[in-house]
Amino acid sequence: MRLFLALVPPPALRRRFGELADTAHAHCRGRRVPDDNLHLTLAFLGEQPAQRVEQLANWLSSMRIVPGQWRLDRWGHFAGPGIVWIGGEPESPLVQLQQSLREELEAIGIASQPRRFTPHVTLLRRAEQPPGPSLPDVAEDWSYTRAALVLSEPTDQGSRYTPLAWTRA
Ligand code: 3AM
Repeated sequence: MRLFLALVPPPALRRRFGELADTAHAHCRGRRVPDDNLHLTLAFLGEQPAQRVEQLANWLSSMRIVPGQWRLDRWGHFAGPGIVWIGGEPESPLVQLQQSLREELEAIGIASQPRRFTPHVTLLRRAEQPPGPSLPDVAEDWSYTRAALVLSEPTDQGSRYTPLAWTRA
């Protein structure tokens, strides 16, 4: 089973990210991420055997993360896969959060990606254009308290993401 750890935006913020995805799509084209899939990846765990999933769900459900606020204030682009994203300061507390989760995962024998972390919310894949100056400014604040273990499954309409477990509030 293909798994990752993520922050999942609350519904109002998810809708706002969806509006930004629409705006980005009008400028950059490509494949817009559906609202239900908008998230911030903290750690990609890759394929894990089914019997590992319960262990991971228990592990995450017993954990608390340090709550924080993330200011999203910029557009970004990963040129290779044509990803257009929104994000914020590279030196955010999310970097410590990602690092501590990586270390905790290593302690239970799971290597996660990425090693170098650029906190971002992917809005478009395979974009034809990078984000340009005509895009409006981004100014969103995300208060997060919990992380999720998410299952990623391929479907005819693209990936479907299902949260399997959450850290404690
Ligand atoms: O949507 P974002 O960019 O946050 O790109 C994939 C997505 O990230 C990433 O994991 C998230 C959920 O699928 N991903 C997929 N394969 C990956 C890999 N081999 C990967 N990240 C790192 N290494």
